[in-house]
Amino acid sequence: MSNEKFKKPEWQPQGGGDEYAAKIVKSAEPANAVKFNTQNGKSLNTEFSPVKIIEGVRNNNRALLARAITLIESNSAKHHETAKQILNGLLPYSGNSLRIGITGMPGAGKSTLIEELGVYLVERGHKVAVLAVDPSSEISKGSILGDKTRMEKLSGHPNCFVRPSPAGGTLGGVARKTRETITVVEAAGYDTVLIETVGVGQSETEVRSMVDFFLLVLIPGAGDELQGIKKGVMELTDCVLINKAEDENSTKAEISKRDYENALHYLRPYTKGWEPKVITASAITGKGIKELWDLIKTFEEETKKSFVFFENRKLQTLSWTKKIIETGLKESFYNDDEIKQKYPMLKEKILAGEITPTSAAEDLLNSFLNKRKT
Ligand SMILES: Nc1nc2c(ncn2[C@@H]2O[C@H](COP(=O)(O)OP(=O)(O)OP(=O)(O)O)[C@@H](O)[C@H]2O)c(=O)[nH]1
Ligand SMILES: [Mg+2]
Repeated sequence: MSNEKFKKPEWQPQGGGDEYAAKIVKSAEPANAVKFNTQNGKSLNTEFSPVKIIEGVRNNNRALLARAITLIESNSAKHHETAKQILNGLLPYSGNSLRIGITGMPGAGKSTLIEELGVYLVERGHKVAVLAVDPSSEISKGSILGDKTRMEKLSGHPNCFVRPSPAGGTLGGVARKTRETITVVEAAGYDTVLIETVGVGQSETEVRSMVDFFLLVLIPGAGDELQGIKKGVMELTDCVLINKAEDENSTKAEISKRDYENALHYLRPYTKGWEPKVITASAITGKGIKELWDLIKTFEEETKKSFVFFENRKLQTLSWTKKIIETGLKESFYNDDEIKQKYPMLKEKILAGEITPTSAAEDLLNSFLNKRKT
């Protein structure tokens, strides 16, 4: 029996023995209690059960909202179960937002545009959450919502919640965390979720699969290659916005607009029944912001009327589930002790031409699957 666990109360005399029955018993920690640290590293010594966090998020308690997201973003296995419980508890309250993805080459003005649109919306009573998917943020220390653009006008507003990209891990991991964060901010009552992503790697495809409306931000004049636009990104978009369309750029922007309208005309629309639109705007002057929002609202209205909006969400949920299953299967296969032992040996045999890839793969899969039958 440790002294830590069973302590005598202060009022007992020095040297008092077992004749004093009273002992203080340290309370047991509630299951899944999570302790959070303050920024200066001192423990707050405050315990938050998943129920408390769920309640806090539902009441839009910003500190608990941030904590819920921190748990979701945590790579530590001990936070995984708590995060799962929080997400399950919040799920019934999620889904009621318009999810908007924004992509485009670095420097096109995505963050500036998000800030302008965000301010426009909060001033009209909306609650706006700004998230980001930037798998490179670990290396670049956050090009999105990082040092360059702090969204000062927006982030201070009580009806706005800005969260930088989760750092670390694979694109799949970063995207999963952002998807789950959407659930949390929706349950907290945010009706518009803006997600910025860089137009590199596969990140725009990941973001496309978690949003209702996808916006591509370009600048006037430059061709596709110059803008770093990969083939295929145009096919994902619901709207192309030619930004920086002010002063001497205005004419160039109008020409670009026509070019992109022509190009889009030949592509199959990503969202069934919605022909992608092209607009010109200037995030620094605010030009085109109202037009952009009106367009997004028209998109929402039309796609809800045709049920495409709801069908897309269902498809997204199912393909997300499938992805989690596939990732989980792959991970458990490659982390299996027997596979870890056998695979390197078989690799050598394959390379030496002693065994075919098919036989080796079958051998490994059989060892993995047979174990699960017993
Ligand atoms: N002239 C002009 N400059 C703009 C406009 N919008 C943004 N900028 C400027 O372009 C630069 C890049 O803007 P950001 O909003 O950080 O661009 P971004 O696309 O978010 O960049 P990354 O996050 O690095 O990919 C900044 O210096 C902005 O002030 C605009 O409409 N007109
Ligand atoms: Mg940015």
